[in-house]
Amino acid sequence: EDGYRAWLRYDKIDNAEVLKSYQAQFNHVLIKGDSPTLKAAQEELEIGLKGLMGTEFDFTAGSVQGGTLLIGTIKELSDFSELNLKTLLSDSGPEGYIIQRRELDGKEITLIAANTDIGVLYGVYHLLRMMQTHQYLDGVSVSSSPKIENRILNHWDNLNRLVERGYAGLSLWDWGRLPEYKDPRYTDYARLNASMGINGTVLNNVNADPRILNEDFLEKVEVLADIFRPYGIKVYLSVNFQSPIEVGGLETADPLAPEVQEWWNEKAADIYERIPDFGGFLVKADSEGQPGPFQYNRTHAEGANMLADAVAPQDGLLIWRAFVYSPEQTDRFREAYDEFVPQDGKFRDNVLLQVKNGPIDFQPREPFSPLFGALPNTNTVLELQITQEYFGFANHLAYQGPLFTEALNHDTYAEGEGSTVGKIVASEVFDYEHTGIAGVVNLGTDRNWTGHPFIQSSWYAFGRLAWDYTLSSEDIAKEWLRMTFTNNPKFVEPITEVMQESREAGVNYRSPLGLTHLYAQGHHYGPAPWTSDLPRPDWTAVYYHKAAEDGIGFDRTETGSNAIGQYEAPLEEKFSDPETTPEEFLLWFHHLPWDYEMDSGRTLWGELVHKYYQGVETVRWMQEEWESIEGLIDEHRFEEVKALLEIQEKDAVIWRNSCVLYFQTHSNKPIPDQYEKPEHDLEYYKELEKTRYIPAPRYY
Ligand code: BDP
Repeated sequence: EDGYRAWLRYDKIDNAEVLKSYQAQFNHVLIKGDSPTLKAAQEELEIGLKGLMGTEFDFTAGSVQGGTLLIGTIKELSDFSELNLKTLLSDSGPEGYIIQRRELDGKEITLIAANTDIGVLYGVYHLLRMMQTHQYLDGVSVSSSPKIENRILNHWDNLNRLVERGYAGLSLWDWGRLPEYKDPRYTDYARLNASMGINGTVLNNVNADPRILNEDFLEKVEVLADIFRPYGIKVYLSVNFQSPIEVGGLETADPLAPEVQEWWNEKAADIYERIPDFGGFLVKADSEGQPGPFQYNRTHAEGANMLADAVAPQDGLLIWRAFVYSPEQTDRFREAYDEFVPQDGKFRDNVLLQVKNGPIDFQPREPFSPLFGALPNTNTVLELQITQEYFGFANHLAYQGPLFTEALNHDTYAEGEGSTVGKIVASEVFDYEHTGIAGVVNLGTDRNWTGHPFIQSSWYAFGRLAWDYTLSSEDIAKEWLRMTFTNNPKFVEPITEVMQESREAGVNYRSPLGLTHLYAQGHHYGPAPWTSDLPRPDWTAVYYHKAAEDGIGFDRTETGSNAIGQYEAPLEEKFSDPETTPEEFLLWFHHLPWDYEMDSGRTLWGELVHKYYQGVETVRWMQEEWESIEGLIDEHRFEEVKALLEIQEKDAVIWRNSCVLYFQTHSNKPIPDQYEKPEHDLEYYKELEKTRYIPAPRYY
């Protein structure tokens, strides 16, 4: 049990009663139609039903009988007018489906129907998921369709197969062996993603190597697109803004130069010839050294629109990232907003602006980016990070479900109360032409895809929330645990709790109360709150925490950078006063004295210390809970997670001690007696930055 099957494990159902009910409900399958997508659906059912029920299924029946699992599109099932599919599927759209236990012609059947083939495939995965989680199907009536149109994974994979912020082996895309060798893993990748409804994948790093647009590479990309197509997954590419020069041999990449537009038009047409359903381009421009329109004195809108026009004839999308910050700004928090809000309404309809959930950069906790709610006329995509760049790489258990739902549920007040980020992204607040959500993923050649077995759960949570952003992280965790490990409640209950607490633990032992970015520069694994001397101030830790004798925190009120002014009125007011600022965001917005009194009655210093210690305690509790489930799952994964939790506990202690000792040099206050004392002095922890963590190189 090495985790390769992830949540698509179809081991025989060990609950006799549930199994018996399924056996009574269906005994053969009738799939109408034979497109590649329906073939994929049939193959999945063949493996799934055989595995779950332990018997071969008959897929050759020509007619409906009692116990038929009847599957098809509205068109293929048109003979069965009694089903009334036109009405049943009227709200299902191009990707939705229905699942029903019902009568047809006096016979009890199970029906999966959709308007399209891909809807059918999604319905098949839904049924299998219900069976994997032992749900009774009596009287079942499901109707489901995605709330967000483009549900896209972002791979930060380089062409040499090293993955930026990857931690799970090499890139899945074996460029050296493509197009000839079609690794079966590509199909399994597509299955896993389709099972959640992911319908797009950006294959390469946003720090884009221009060579991806060479013919050699496009031929390889084409093969991947062919493999993914039956599973409803479109391929996208990250492109480098200078490609016309680097690949095309032009003298300029000025977006307003006709030859540049012409070059991109031809390049796009060439790609569409190979890949008719190519998704489009993703661009990181004028950010962290990536080229962009600025060097030609053009705006983001001018740069994006030129590329958007190139893909528009084939209905392609142009996804432009809002992750920008210039060295001149006094507060990095403000930047993307200051840059993009004045350009709202200037982008083409097929441009999507991709915004990270928070204003800085995937920190363990951030307030929402004020761009959400401030762009009524620009299709706004939410970018989340699945890979644990700031959460202990593939070593720590840090289920991201709670972070994702927190991000989606933040109320922006853009159009009054209830204008949550999720609703904005799903175009329920403004009227967007296109909607999208993106997850930066760390999948690699590790047998279990993600390194830490539990990072699969964040991939899963992203996929499920991309389909339906209103789901709860707890329900998703339970579902994932049942499918990935066992349905045994003695396992599922405590480990759901572990997962739900794990993110908060990670916040507490790294950066509680709204502290942020205390990482060692470069690799982002270990603590270095003392970092002060780097080429750019906004890469240092002291820039973010501003700890000094008078207190700690970043003043973003009117007396400071006034970033708070970027939020809608009720939030601006709420965040302006430390008394009404939620404690988890306190030091994001305020610089407060060490003896500021907190809700708990402790001083700010006391609370900070308390949170750091609490973070470590939670990890120790997670360890105990994990120990308690020994024997309920396979030994392989039990031992692996156990060992990784040991690493996590050690790291958490190092984080806590480093931060508490360092901040103490500013607060000049003692660590209260009830807490265990750090084993070493601050100098020792400072040294660890250079010895214990092996910095991951940056590849740009
Ligand atoms: C940061 C990463 C960096 C990425 C950048 C981005 O540290 O490796 O290139 O985000 O999103 O989080 O472009």
